Amino acid sequence: PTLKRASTIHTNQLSYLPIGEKIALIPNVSALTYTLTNKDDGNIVYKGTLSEAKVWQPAGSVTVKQAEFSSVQSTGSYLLTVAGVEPKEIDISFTPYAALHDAALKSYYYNRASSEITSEYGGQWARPLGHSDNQVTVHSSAASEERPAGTAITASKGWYDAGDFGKYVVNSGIATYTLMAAYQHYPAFYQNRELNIPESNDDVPDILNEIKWNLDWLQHMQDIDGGVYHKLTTLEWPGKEMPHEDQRERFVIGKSTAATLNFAATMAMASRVYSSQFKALSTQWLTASELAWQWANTNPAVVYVQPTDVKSGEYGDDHFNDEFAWAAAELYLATQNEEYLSAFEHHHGLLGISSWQHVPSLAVISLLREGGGLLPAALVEQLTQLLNSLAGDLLLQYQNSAYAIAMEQNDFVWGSNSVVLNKAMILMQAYHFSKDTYYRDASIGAISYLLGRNPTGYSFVTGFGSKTPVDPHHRASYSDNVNQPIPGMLVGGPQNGQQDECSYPSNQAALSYLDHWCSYSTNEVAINWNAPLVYVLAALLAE
Ligand code: G3I
Ligand code: 9MR
Repeated sequence: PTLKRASTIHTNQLSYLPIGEKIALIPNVSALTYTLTNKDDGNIVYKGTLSEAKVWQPAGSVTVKQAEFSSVQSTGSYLLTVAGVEPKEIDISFTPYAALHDAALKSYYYNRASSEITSEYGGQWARPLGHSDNQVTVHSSAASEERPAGTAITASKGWYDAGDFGKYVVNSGIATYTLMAAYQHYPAFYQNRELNIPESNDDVPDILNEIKWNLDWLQHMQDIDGGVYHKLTTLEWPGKEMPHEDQRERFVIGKSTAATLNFAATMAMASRVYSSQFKALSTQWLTASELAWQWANTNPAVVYVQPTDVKSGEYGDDHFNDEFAWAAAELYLATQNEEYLSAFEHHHGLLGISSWQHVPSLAVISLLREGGGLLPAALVEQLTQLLNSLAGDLLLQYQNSAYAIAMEQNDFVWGSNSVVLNKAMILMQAYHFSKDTYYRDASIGAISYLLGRNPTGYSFVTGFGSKTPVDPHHRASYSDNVNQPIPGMLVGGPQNGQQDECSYPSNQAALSYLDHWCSYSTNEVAINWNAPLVYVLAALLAE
């Protein structure tokens, strides 16, 4: 039978890193071999045999073959030729990765609340200040004796969560952690990295300047009693409008154990990361963190319940052991108080892939990377085994996948691209400790997947790749009269929940993606999705 002619070879559209694995995917092809030629002179640089055709469950019944040319390490432009398919350009270079990393980090600047984005720093994406948040109303769900419903507090700054203009504590936790971890693990990489933001001329690394914008907001989310508000949003979703056009009243809403523990963990970590540059603030953050910890221990099971008059994101979580373990770990590292170590040992359990809802690996990464000398040897041993066993599972998923990606059917949830990256973040920990390049290859594969080596053929980062999202669910990009969306933003990615009203090209999990404003379930952006992109790129460039 004649196989359907493949329309395209799926490649990393930005460029392959000279180090590590290089694989391209050829769907529906009968050819057995491939050649890589030098684009300039046509000389053959590599000839190989395609892998066996395999299907990958999340992409349905499409069969795909792999062309692997990892041994080609010379920088340059090549052509990949497979009989019966359009040849495809392959680039190999480190160069675009620094720009990609920097744009992924700079996207936080563009998403600052309470700030004008000037053309000096924002170019064509300059915009007026939105949401000063200096008069935020206490919602009845967040009221306390000291701060009754209807009174106002100040909670300026912070980043917009995503395509909406809300500021949510729970996913701010993991987002802020992940960015701080990038700095903490690779300080030299960040020493002279200028993002061209208003603080670029000070002597603080720009990544810390940018993260501080969010921490400055976060500290306001704590009530006098130590408990932390769940979120700061309008009651309804904002319209399709620019930040400054959204004049709706904003509220602090709910108070929850999840938000309070995310706050405790993040502030404890911040107190360490910023201790030399912002000494007084760092002490203040640690005090705030300990107060939050106490509140959470007195109120260990306060689940956020969305009030009936509130429509904004829920970020609901009713399982707190992982948050307790994470906060305890960060507080132990910040204070060296043994009580926190005991609390960690009491709460921590099986390791899993992180998400805003599930954070067990954050504690383990912090303890293993930052706990040198502070931990009992048996605990280090136990945590190392947990990490290795998780990374080993991921490696197997990667090696067994026809699409060379450690992703299985049930990983395709809302924000699937962040699952790809949070897995890569685990793999990079295993690489850090073992220097076993298999783990690094699987992480490089994850980046190639995101940059186009996937069945949709999209590179999922705005502005980076030959076919990238142009219509993300991001209000500031949609409404600004600039054709190109703000660059460096990772969209949520394919998943077949199809929770919006759009019509999708496929119901297969890995194909159900739409580059359209209407697709908030696959084409929105979020601070907790971009953060592991920054981390994994930094790790690949700095390790
Ligand atoms: O917890 C259940 C689990 O028990 C069940 O097995 C599973 C089956 O699908 O679903 C799980 O719930 C999912 C939940 O996330 C927790 O993972 C829901 O299906 C899923 O729809 C939900 O998606 C979240 C989405 O908001 C809708 O609430 C995303 O993770 C979250 O990233 C996203 O966040 C939004 C904010 O609310 C608002 N701002 C934008 C942001 C990004 O889209
Ligand atoms: O814009 C909202 C986005 O940030 C959320 O992730 C999403 C999920 O709840 O909701 C979006 O808002 C939509 C709302 O849910 C339904 N009506 C259309 C809104 C977008 O235009």
